[in-house]
Amino acid sequence: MHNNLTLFFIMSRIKHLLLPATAIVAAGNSIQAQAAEPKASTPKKPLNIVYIMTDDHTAQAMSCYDKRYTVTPNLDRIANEGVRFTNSFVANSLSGPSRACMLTGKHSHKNGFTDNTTCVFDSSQPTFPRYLQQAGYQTALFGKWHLESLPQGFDKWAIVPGQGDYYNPDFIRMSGDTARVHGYLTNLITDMSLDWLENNRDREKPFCLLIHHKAIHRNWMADTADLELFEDVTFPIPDNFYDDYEGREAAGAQEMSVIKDMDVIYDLKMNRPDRTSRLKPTYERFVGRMDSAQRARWDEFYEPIIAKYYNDNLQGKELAEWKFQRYMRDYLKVVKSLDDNVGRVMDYLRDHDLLDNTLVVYTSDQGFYMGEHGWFDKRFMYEESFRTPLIMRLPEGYDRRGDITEMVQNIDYAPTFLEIAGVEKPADIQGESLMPLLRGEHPDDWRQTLYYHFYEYPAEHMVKRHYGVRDDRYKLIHFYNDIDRWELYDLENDPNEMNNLFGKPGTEKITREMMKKLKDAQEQYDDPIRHTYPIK
Ligand code: SGN
Ligand code: CA
Repeated sequence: MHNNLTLFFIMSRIKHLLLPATAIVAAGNSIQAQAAEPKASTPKKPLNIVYIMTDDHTAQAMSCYDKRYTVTPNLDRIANEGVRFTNSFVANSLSGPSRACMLTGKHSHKNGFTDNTTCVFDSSQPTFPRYLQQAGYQTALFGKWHLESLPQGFDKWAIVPGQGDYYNPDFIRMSGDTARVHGYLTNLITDMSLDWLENNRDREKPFCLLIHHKAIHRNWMADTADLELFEDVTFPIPDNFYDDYEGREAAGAQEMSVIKDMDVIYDLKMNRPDRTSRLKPTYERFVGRMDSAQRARWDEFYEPIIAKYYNDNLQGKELAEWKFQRYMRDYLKVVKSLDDNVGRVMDYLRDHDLLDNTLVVYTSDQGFYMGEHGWFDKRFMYEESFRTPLIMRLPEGYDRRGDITEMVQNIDYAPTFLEIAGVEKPADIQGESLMPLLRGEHPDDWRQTLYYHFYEYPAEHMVKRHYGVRDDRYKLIHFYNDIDRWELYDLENDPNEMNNLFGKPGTEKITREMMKKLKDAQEQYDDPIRHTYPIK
């Protein structure tokens, strides 16, 4: 075992800090009380954690955040029986990096996993599942891992290789064997999770279950049961769908545009023998995994749409908006299956009397563009992808409801779960426990600034490297590497980040202040990549 970790466990105490306030008092009094009154009430059992993380699920596609596009009754149920974080963010808007931040409670430069393409996660480093396991929790993980190495710190796991497949996916088991499992991935990950809860766990121990979906990742292949949904719906096009990126050079250089970069065969499923595209072979590999019944259902649904598409031969704005509508429909069908499967988990917890003693967390590895700025994908520090949904269903004794507005980040999850398990936060964890917020407190010293750093460039979608800071009103971003550009946004007056104020007359004072916040954040988090601050 890691040396520091051993030392840490020798020194740490199991405190069960998360017990409701009354229970903490009871436990605190118990030494005195025991002498006088031997039958003092026993402390409550430590809380279980069910952590559900989806991939690329953005708040615009959850009705507890945004009612424009779809309804997600089961996700809304989590929020209604608990809290909704309205200012929840990631540290690096990409799958592997987000997962590494979440597991370690540290920014990318500290956990070593800065990008999906060049990194392998050192799974022997301390992570919250490992800490929880050492504190007596039973830990399990099912679904997408995406960190190249194999998971450590789990009593049980089964993961999909890389991004995983929607249909009849392969799973890597703890034995090291890889085997294909028949079915639709979101259903299968849920089946495995429920099976573990029902049949494999030690009921004497608290548990921490991580359910990591591939849904709603590209290329948004719906379950055959949901194919017909949304076909007669026309979704409103975002105001900045036709963004010209003026004053934002990095935004203009990306390759994630619905209009120019979406692959009509791979992304939008318009496959025909006489047509080709860059990603057609990948698409054919995906649908090639289906069995004959799945494939027949798939083709039966898509054939008339394909025929109409090639027949209509849309151009220009009509084609652009047709692409947007197909994208929205596919994405939201995948959301529907996800919401149903979250409902299955919630029903299981309710039917087995686990809800009172379990914290249920629902989040995504990052947000996503639903046509804002004309985009799909993520990566940018702009709001839609910097943000990530975060809702929690709270156990008995936690009466906090409604919105939590403090700025939180995915590096906060690990310290939160450590506090639940009564494990003292190690000094090198950079996030903050969210437990005070769940208890209804508003700590005066809560963070006022968020730090962000994105590294994966040059790479798919060509989003340039950048870092930046955001406070409750302004955002300062520096794009670097093969570019040296600064951007400054006033989120109050320009929530869609269309107007880069950097260098504009009248912004000197706020630029200086944000530059100072950036410098402080880079020092606080000890980021080795810093550049000269042009304005001191
Ligand atoms: C794949 C996708 C990209 C996506 C990355 C990262 N291309 O490479 O569109 O940005 O994953 O996504 S695909 O052709 O394979 O669909 S992440 O969420 O896993 O980081
Ligand atoms: Ca993702």
